[in-house]
Amino acid sequence: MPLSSAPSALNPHRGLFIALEGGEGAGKSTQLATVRDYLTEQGFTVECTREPGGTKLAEQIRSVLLTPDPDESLCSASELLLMYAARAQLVNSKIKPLLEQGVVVISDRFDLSTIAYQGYGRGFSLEQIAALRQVAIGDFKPDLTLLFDVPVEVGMTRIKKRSAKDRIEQSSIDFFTRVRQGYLEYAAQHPDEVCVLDATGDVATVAQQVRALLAQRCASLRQQ
Ligand code: Z5A
Repeated sequence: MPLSSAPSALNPHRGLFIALEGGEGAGKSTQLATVRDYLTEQGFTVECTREPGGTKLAEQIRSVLLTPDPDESLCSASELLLMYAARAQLVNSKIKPLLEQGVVVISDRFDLSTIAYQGYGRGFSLEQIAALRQVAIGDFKPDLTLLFDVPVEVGMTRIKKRSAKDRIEQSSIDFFTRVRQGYLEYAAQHPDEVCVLDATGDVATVAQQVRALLAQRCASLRQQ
């Protein structure tokens, strides 16, 4: 079933673009299945993707970004530029064409990750990030962002069992504390764009919140 929402000025398409965001171990990848299943049950055609990555070339960029290299460390400027190179590729070659077909696209992370990680985490200014965003994707943005929020220590405990941490996961607790602060500040300033979910409960409890939120949003979209 195609989505009946009216195209907005920023995203002149007929589908819907939903981004899932959060710090390490917040559970967004786990809850992506909840979002996908709920919307599929409602009759929408759904495609999932992730950032950085989601296309053949963007996945190659992901590998450069996340694989630790003992011989040469990736500098912060390269990290920021590669995030936007991957995003430009994903938006232009995959997300926009799907939205034009009326598909609901769900992405595990999107641009708010750059504000949180490269902005608040690494220290790039929001103006620098905005300038690169404009080059990479113009004014394109999600129709809805779900921010899964957990205290840093809770997220870290959840991912502690992982045998190998990727390059960014090896950052300090201070870094992840700034990342969380970035997410929460942005959400407080943009309540129409970002819905914050308390993700400290167990998987079933968080899934219940996700379904309740989507039920609300689907009802309001159908009325448009
Ligand atoms: N990055 C960036 O810096 N800038 C950008 O612009 C973008 C990304 C787009 C991508 O890594 C990295 O790139 C990421 C940010 C950076 N880096 N870091 N660090 P990724 O995609 O490989 O990983 P991630 O997005 O950080 O995923 P994650 O750490 O796995 O977090 P998650 O997806 O939120 O969690 P999860 O995989 O659903 O769950 C983690 C574990 O917790 C797992 O064992 C679950 O079974 C468990 N879990 C999940 N939910 C619960 C609940 N509710 N209770 C208990 N346990 C749970």
